[in-house]
Amino acid sequence: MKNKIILITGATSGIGRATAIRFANVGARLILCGRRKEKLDVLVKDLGENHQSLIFDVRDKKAVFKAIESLPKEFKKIDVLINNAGNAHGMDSAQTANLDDWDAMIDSNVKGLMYVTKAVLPFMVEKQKGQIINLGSIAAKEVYPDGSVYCSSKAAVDSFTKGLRVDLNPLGIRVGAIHPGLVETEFSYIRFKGDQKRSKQVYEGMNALNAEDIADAILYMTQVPEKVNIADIVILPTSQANAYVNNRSV
Ligand code: 8X3
Repeated sequence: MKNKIILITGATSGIGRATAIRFANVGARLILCGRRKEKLDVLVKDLGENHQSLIFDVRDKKAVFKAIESLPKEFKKIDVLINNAGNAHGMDSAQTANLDDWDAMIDSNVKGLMYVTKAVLPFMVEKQKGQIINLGSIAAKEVYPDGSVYCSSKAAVDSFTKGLRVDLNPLGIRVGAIHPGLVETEFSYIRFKGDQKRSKQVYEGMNALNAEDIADAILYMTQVPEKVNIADIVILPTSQANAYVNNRSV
């Protein structure tokens, strides 16, 4: 990974941040993307001088393309794109859910991920090399109650990943996705709009995964020989059998 260029969206917290730290530790040069300048500045400072930061919201199409175009030439040779930005907003039945929450999930998890991919692709196509890793979810594979749109958004990520792999196959660009189950980050805190009690309940008694567990798996996906493409990983805590069967006595 020494001197490889890795672009990570949603790098300011959770899985994105943990992944950034893992890659920095193995000598990669990072392009850390996020919305929160202060948090990004602190991270870039902590990780050393070899890195770039880009402040944009993946939902803002123009901002995505402008930010990526603004990269210095040597940083445009992106080796690995990690499409991590995205979130859940609300957890409700379709008949009671808030439409703004639906927009937020589709705009970031689906459209935002596609914008970033489209902005980075020309650089990979030019050198006929590269790797794209998309953050899906167990929600891409199984639909659970009150999660229709979040699950739809992640199912779209799953399909987009497969489509990209087909399209990019002649170019030798690797494409894969990682689908985590319960990972204890600020994910549920955001989903439940700051409701500490509700978000804590999600992980209670679960010994859930943490962001570093996912970062380790992402790093692994990039460290296998180039002839190997880890196309799909579903990663769950041992206490979780699927999207809705949990053993909370761990
Ligand atoms: C996050 C995991 O189980 O809440 O994508 O869908 S879950």
